[in-house]
Amino acid sequence: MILTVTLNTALDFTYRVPRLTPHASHRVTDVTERPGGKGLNVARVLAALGRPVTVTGFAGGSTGAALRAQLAEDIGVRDALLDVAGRTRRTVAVVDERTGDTTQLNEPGPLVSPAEWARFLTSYEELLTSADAVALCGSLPPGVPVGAYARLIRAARAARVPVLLDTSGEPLRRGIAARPDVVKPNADELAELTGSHEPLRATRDARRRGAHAVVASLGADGLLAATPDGAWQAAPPAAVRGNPTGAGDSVVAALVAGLAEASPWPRRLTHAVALSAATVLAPVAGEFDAAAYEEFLGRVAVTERAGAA
Ligand code: TA6
Repeated sequence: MILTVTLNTALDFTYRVPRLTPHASHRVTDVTERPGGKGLNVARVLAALGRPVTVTGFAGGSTGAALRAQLAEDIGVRDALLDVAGRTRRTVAVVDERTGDTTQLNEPGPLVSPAEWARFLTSYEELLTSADAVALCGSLPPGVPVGAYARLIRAARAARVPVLLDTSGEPLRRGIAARPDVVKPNADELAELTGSHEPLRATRDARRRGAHAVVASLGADGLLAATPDGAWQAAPPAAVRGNPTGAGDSVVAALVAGLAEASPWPRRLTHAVALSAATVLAPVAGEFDAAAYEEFLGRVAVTERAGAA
C-alpha cells in the first residue's frame, strides 16, 4: 500500500461567489465541505485510481470527527489517523466564478504535544513495515518540531521505503537535507528555497541540497524534473480553466505511485500532468475528471532537457 502523511489535516470548505470584491459582502452560490490537507487529497486521488492507500497524521475535535466520517465513505482509503486533543483546522477556498481565481485561507491547526508527537512516530514506523512508498505532505501544525520531515525521511530510508516530500519553508529545507527520493516544490517554494526564480537553475540547486529527484510544478508550464536518470519538461495538453486547488496534490499522487512501481520518469510525468489537469476540471481538491484524465494522457508532451539534471 501507499502511505500518505498529513500532520496538519483540515476540513476544507470551498465557497463559490459570482465575483470576489474586497470590502464587500458576498452571496455564496455553492458550498462544499471535504476532508483535506494535502496528503488526504493525494490519498483520495490514489484510491479513485484503484490503489490501496493508508492515511496517517492527526485529527481531533468536532472538525476531526466530521473529517473522519467523510473519509470513511471514500472506498479504498484506510484511516490510520491518530487522535489529537486540539481541534482539526478548517481551510476556506473562495472561488470567483467569473475569473475562476481562488483565494485560500488556512488556519494554523491544533497544538500537538510532545507525547502526541512521540505516539505518532511509533505508529509511523509500524505503518512503514507494510508501505511500498510514502508521501509526506503539507504544513506542520504547531508543536511538531520543524525538523519533523527530516526525521520521517530518515525513518523511511532506514526501512527502505521510497519517500516523497511536498512541503515548504524551513521544513522543506531541512527535509531535503535528509535525502528524500523526490521533492515536489512549486515555483514559489523553489524560489524561496534556492533564492533563484530561474526554474532550471533552482531545480538543479535543490537536487544538490540532497533530494535524489526534484519535480517542480510550474502551473501552466507543467512540470520540470531533474532526476538521476535525466531531466524532462512535461507540458499540459492546453491551458485548462477551473479550480486549481488540489492540482499539486494530484501531481504528488501520480509521482508517489510511480515511485512505488519504479516506473520510467517520462511515464510518471505524463500521468502527473494529465491527472493534475483533470483535477483542475473537478470542482474540489482530491477529485478529478476521469474521462479528461484518459484523454489528456495521450496529449501530454514530455521533452528531454539536456543539462538540467
Ligand atoms: O493543496 C490544497 C490543500 O491540500 C487544501 O486541501 C488545504 O487543506 C491546503 O492545501 C493545506 O495546505 P497546507 O500547506 O496548509 O498544509
